[in-house]
Amino acid sequence: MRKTTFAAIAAWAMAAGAVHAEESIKEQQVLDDIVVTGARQQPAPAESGTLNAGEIAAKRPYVSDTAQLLDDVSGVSLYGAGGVSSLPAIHGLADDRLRVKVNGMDIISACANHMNSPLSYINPANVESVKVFAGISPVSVGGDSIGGTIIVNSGTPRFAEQGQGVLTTGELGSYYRSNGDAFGANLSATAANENVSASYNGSFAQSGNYKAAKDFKPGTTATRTVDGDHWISGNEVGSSRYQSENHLFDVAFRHENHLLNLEFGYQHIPYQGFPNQRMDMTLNESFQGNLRYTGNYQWGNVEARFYKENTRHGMNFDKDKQFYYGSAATILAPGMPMDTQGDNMGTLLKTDIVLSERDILRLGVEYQRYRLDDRWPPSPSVLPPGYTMGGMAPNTFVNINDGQRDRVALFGEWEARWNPAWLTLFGVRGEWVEMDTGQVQGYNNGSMYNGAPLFPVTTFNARDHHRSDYNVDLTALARHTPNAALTFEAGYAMKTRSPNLYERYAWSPNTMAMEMVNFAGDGNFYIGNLDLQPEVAHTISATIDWHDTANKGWDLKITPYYTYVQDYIDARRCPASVCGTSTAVSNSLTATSGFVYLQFVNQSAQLYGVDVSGSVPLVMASRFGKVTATGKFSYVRGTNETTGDNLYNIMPPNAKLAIIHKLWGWTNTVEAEFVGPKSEVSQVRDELKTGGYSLFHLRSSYEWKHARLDLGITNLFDRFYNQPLGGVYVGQGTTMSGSSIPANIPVPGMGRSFYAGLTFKF
Ligand SMILES: [Cu+2]
Repeated sequence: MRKTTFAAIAAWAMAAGAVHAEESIKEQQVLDDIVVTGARQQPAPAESGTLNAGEIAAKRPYVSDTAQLLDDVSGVSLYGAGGVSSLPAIHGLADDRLRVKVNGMDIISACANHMNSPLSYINPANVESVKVFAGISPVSVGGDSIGGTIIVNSGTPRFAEQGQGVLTTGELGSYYRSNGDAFGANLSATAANENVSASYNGSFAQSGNYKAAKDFKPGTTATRTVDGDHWISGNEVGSSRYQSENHLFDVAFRHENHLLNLEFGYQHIPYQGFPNQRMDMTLNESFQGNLRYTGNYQWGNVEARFYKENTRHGMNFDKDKQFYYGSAATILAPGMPMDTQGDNMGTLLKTDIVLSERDILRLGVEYQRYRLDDRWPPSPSVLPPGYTMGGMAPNTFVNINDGQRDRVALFGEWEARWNPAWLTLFGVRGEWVEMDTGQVQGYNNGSMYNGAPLFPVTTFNARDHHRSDYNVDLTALARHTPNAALTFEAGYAMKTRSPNLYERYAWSPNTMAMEMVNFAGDGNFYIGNLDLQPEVAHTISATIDWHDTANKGWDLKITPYYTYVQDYIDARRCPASVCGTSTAVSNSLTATSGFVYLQFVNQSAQLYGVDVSGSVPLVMASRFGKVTATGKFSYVRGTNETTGDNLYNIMPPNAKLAIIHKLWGWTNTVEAEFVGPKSEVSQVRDELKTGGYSLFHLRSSYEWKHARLDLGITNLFDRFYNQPLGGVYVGQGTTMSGSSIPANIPVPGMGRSFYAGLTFKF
C-alpha cells in the first residue's frame, strides 16, 4: 500500500514538474484543441532564460539570494548588495529599470538604498520557476521598465487526482556553508483533495559575515557599537551578515476550468548588513495578500489578480559600523534610526483571446497604487544636558512624505502564427503614471555640516511636486523557423520608465542626508531632481538559435542587441545652485577620486553587446554515464552619449563553462568562471576599476526517490577577487561621516566555501 502511495506521489511529481513552467496547463489544452496539428510553437519571444524546479533545487544549498539564482542566465549580471538582496541587471540595465514580478506582484523597493529589492521578498526555497525576458519583452509581461522582465513564481497549487482521496505531500530541506557559518532550512507541506488545496511554505536563512580569500586587507577599524568596541578580522567582509525568514500560506479552489488562489505571505528580516551602504537593514517586515483567478474558456483564458503588500523597513548601523557619534565626553547621536513604510496595492485583468487558428489577441488592464513614507526619527531623541541642539534633533527628518506613485496601464498584443515557419508579435501599451509627495522637514533649522545651509526645506516645499507621465511602449517581433534545427528571432521595442520617488523627490542637499540616498552602492551622495522626465529606450535585438533536431543534444544561441536610451537617468556632479557653495561641494565638482556629490539628471545613453550560450554532449549515454559541456559568454558596453562617460556598473566581458557528468542518481559538475578586468568606469561617480579573475567550483549531488544530497566547494582555489558590480566597501567604521572612510576599496568576493545540503520529500 505504501508503495502505491509513493508511486502516485512520484507520478504526480513528474506531472507537476512537466507543467510548472507554464502558468497554466489548461492554456495549452485549450490551444491544443484548436491548433490540432503538431506540437504547439513556443510563444514569442523565446525567454532568454528559464529555471525549472529541478535546476532551482540544485542551487538552494549554495544560494540564499533569489537574484543569485539568475547568475547562470544569459545576459544577467548582479549588483552586489546585502546577502539576500542583490539587484539583477539585464544587458547593463538594473534595478528599477527591470520589471520584476514576484508571484505576479509588482513589488517596489521601499528604501532609499533599495535594500529590499523585489527579489528579496522571496527565498529561493519558495521559488519553483523563473523566467527572464531580456531584450524584447512583450508588453503583456509588464511596463514601466526598459531593460526586460523577470518573472519569479512559487509553486502552482497541487490537487489530488480523481479518486485519489486526500493528497498530502511536502519537502523538508536544510543546508550548511562553511564561509560565514551560514545555514538554513525550509519546509513545505500541501494537503489537497480534487477541488481544494492548502499549502504552507516556509524558510529560514542565516549567515555571519563572509570571508574574502586570505589577502583582503581593508585596514581594521575599531567601531563603537551598542555592544562595545568591535573589531573586524583581516579577511572578514564587514556588514555582510544576515538573517531572514519567509512564510507563505496558499489556499486554492478548483472547479472545472476555474482556479481561485489566495496567498498570504509574511517576511521578517531582523538584520541584513550591507558592505556597500553606509547603513544596514535592521528590520524588514512585510505582509502580502494575493488573490488570483484564472479561467479557461472556449475562446481563451482570463487572469484576474488583486494584491496588497505592506512593508515596514528599518535602518541603522549594525555591529560593524560606528554606532555612537559625538564628542568623547558626551554622545550626541546614538545611531541614526530610519523608518520606511511602503504600501503597495495592485490589480490586473488579462485575457488571451483565441481569434482563429492563426491569431491570439491579448488584452489587459493594470492598476497599481503605491504610497511611501520615509522618516528618520531624531537622534538623540532627548538632548543630553548641556546641549541646546543636536545635529540630528529635535525633529523627525522627513525624506519622503506620503510619496505617491500610481500607475494605470492598458495593453493589447497580437500574436499570429502565419505558418509553421513564421510567427509575429505586435504590442502596444499605454501607461499613465501619477506621482506626488507632501511637505518635508529637516532635523532642525540650524546650520552645520560644511557651513552650507542645513536642509533648505523651503526651496523644495515651495515647488509643486505633482507629476503626470503618459508613457507609450511598443514591441514588434518576428520569428522565422526555416527548419527544425534553426530559429531566428528579431524585434524592436520602445519601452518607457518613469523616475522612482527618490529620483524625483529626495530633496536634502545636506551631506549626511545625501549619502543615505544611494541605490548604486558607490558610497556617493545623491539628491533627487523634480524636473526628471521618464526614460525611453529603443532596443533592437536578434537571436539565432541552432540546435540538433532532437532538441536535446547540442545547441548554440547568439543574441546581439543595441539600445538607445533617451533621457536616461544618470548623475551629474551636484552644482552649487542645488547643493550649495561649501568647499566640499565645490571640490566635488572636479574631483577625480573619493566620494562626490551627485544629482540625478536626464542624459542619453547607449548600450550594446552580445550573449552567446550553448551546450554540447561530450559523452552520450554510456555505462560511465553522460557528460555534457555547457558555456556562456557575455559582452556589454554602456556609454553616456551626452557626456561621453561610461555608464556605471557595466559587467566586464565574462564567460562560464561547466562540465556535467550524470550517472545513476549522481550529478557531478565542474564549473569555471572567467571575468575580465573592469576598466571602462563611470568617471562622474568615481567608479573603481576591478581586476580580472577566474574561479572554479565543484558540485555534486545524489538523488534518491525521496531524498537529495548536495555537496560542493565554491571558489575551490580560494582566489581573491573584487566583485566588478559590488560597489565601494563602506562596511565598517564611521560610515555616517561622508569622506572619513576610504573610498578606494571595492567589495571583495567570497573566499572558499564548503557546503552541504539535504532534502527529504514526503
Ligand atoms: Cu534601507
